[in-house]
Amino acid sequence: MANFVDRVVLHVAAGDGGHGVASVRREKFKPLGGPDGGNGGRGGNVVLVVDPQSTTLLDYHHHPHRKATNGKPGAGDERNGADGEDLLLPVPEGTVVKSGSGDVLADLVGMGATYVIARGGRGGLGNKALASPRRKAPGFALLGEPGDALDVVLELKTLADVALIGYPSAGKSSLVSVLSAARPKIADYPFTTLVPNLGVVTAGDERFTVADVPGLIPGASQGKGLGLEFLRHVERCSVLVHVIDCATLEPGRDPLSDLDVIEEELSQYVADESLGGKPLSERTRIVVLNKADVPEARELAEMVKPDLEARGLEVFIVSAVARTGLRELGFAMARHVAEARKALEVVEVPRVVLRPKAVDDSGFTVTRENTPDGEIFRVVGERPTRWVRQTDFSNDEAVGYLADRLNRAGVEEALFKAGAVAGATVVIGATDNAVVFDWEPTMSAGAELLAGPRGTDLRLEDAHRPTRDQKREDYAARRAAKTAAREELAAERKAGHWADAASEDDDEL
Ligand SMILES: Nc1nc2c(ncn2[C@@H]2O[C@H](COP(=O)(O)OP(=O)(O)OP(=O)(O)O)[C@@H](O)[C@H]2O)c(=O)[nH]1
Ligand SMILES: [Mg+2]
Repeated sequence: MANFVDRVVLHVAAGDGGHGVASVRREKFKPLGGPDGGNGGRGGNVVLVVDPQSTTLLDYHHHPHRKATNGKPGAGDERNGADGEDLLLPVPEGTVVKSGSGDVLADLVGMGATYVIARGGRGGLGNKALASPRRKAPGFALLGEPGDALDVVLELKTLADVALIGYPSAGKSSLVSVLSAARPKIADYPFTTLVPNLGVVTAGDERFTVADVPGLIPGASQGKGLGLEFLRHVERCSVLVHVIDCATLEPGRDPLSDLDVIEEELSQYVADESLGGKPLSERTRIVVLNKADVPEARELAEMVKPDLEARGLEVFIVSAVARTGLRELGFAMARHVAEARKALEVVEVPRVVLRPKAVDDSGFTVTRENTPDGEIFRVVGERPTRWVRQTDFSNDEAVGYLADRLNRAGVEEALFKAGAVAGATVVIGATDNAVVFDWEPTMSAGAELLAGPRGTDLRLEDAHRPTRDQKREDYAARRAAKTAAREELAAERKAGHWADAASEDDDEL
């Protein structure tokens, strides 16, 4: 059924961040007026919003690709790029958001509830913002980051206290129409109802919602008729009402076997545990024997009522058309709803489940891995990965800046500890989009060089780094030269050429 849409796969992409820009101020008589490149704007987020106007997920079925706008790049003269616009996607109340792997990410309950499914990328800093007392005129800027791009599954799980279930044409929609102000489509052909209809019922002091869901037939759990899919709408209902057609002339149908068939199908349905509901087969039930205005139907209803009651079920004989038996039914529903609500209060089931992914922004891990291409050291962490994304690898200064950042965060040290040596393959990032380096562990030794002006970086030009032994030799050689010089000096002094007592001080190496 093409228009029964309560589950869609949505491909969303947040906006990319705009790139920062490297620019130098130009003024008359002052050709190099300092860095003035602005920052890129943030990419727009993709946000789901519960909207009262929205009742189905049909729109997303037809247009499953949604993208927010990108941030604008920065410009010279300290102009920052504009942020991308957030893309707001209206969804009906009761929409459950799941990841591709089926984890519940959010349960959207309550008008106006929002959930950010995809975050826009950060804009890159321009060289104005990157300037510091030590780095007066950066000749580089940071790139904007790509926005999140992912697939999510949206499922509509109607929120109602009571669900009416039963064969097609049993009179479920008719009942909703006479119990509440809702006016669903009613017709004498099966599967009139394709999306659940909700009605608000008032009985005594109790107000509750009743949902009329599409008809079930034997084999629904194997996909017959509309299948079992729409039972997700029943998942959140605490009270199930069996609506049984006592006037049907179909062969093989009678109230007791109809009930058994529906029960069998219900037991096949696997409810989403993460939403905290009980299995459908454990929910409170009421049986409604409908169409009692038809004399044969009333007779049949009265005949089976004791059997059903013997099973411990509460039974009501009604006519949706003649509007008989409805008052008692309404009150019974109200009573069960009140009980269920009381039980809920005790259990304290949170109705809004928002689970932002837990990220430890500060940490990173270094692991040694053996791949078909040889041994690698993988650095995984939110920040290192972000820094790599922000780096314009065609710019030496930008690469040097990346090295500074990694070094300051302790990545260098961690690589040493993990056993990396010069020339080792270092991969930053998880499997896809990872960046690969040949490691040149000069960073901490070269730290003092970084204080100088950027643009050239010794580490990038000269891969040579003295080993410990070489350093020791070097030291010994310098020491020897000094001693020789001192001896020469002492000899000169002795010779009486000149006298200076202060020159005996040894200086540091
Ligand atoms: N005589 C009589 N007919 C009824 C009664 N209730 C419903 N009907 C008729 O039964 C037919 C089906 O009614 P619906 O309310 O559309 O049934 P449904 O259970 O919602 O059916 P689906 O949406 O197809 O699953 C319609 O022609 C109704 O007029 C009743 O109490 N007495
Ligand atoms: Mg109907």
